[in-house]
Amino acid sequence: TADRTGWWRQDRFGMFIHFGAYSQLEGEYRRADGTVCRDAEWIKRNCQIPMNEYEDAAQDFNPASFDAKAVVKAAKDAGQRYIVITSKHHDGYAMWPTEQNTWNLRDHSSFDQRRDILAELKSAADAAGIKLGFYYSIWDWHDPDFADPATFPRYEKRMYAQLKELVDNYHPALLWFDGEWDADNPTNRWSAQDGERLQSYLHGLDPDLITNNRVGKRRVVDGDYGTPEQEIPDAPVAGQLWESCMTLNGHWGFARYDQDWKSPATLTRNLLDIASRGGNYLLNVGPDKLGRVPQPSVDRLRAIGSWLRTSGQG
Ligand code: JFZ
Repeated sequence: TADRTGWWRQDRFGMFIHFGAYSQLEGEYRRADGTVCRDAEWIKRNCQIPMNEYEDAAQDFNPASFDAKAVVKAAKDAGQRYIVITSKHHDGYAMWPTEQNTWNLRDHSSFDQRRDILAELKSAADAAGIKLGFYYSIWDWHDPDFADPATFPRYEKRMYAQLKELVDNYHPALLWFDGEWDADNPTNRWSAQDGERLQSYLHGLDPDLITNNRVGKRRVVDGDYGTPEQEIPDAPVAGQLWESCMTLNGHWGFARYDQDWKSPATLTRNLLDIASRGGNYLLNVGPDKLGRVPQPSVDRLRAIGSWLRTSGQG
């Protein structure tokens, strides 16, 4: 572990990117009766959008302005040294041309069929000396085999196949798992053993892969690090590496209505606070439906970076 996580422990500061089919809605769902329901990456579920309507919205998704070089530059300007992007969130929508289904950015969108944003991000990141990792949700609202214990093994097989595609085709430096809990099923079918099995499968594909502990049941022995969310732990778990992930406003995915941005001073203080306690900071941006990182996010990332540079630590 020491060797494998060396770069990650040194890098300290990363960019989280929440980008997916939900971005198309930009945080607002207008119902037939004219009322509006608001949420970001959870909008499908929390606004109870029927699957066919959500699929229709995804069909219009055309993030033509996604500019991998600009994203990498924004990260670099902030002093961030690695990027973790949602390859698949809970809505199950794959942001790469997966062979396992057609619920993905290549086959179910209005996006240029020749483009592959994960490949674009990988080459831009490589060129800038930035590491790239993928968030992957085990929980899947779209795959009909997920929710039934009898068919779950079929889902799990496709999940393994998707992860193999990601590792083989994009060579991510890390995988950031999520959705290992199951809100639909109180018996919580993702077990510690499932996590161990997945972890050893992944290390068979790439022994250097780093994973967070949401690959399993968030035990100290699961994955390489813990992931306190939106908080800086007073007493980090003994013997466990950790990374706090946080939003710049109040949402992970793009939400047009959310203009409640954290101040550059708060963000810089968080980074220093986390670093001083030995943790990593994964700070999130949520591109809009065209794929553009919101200007208030870019401004704040630049402010953090300029603080780091003028204090001689960049
Ligand atoms: C999860 C996702 O549901 C959310 O959309 C986002 O991607 C975030 C980074 O991760 O949300 C969580 C995960 C864990 C906790 C709370 C929300 N938790 O441990 O309290």
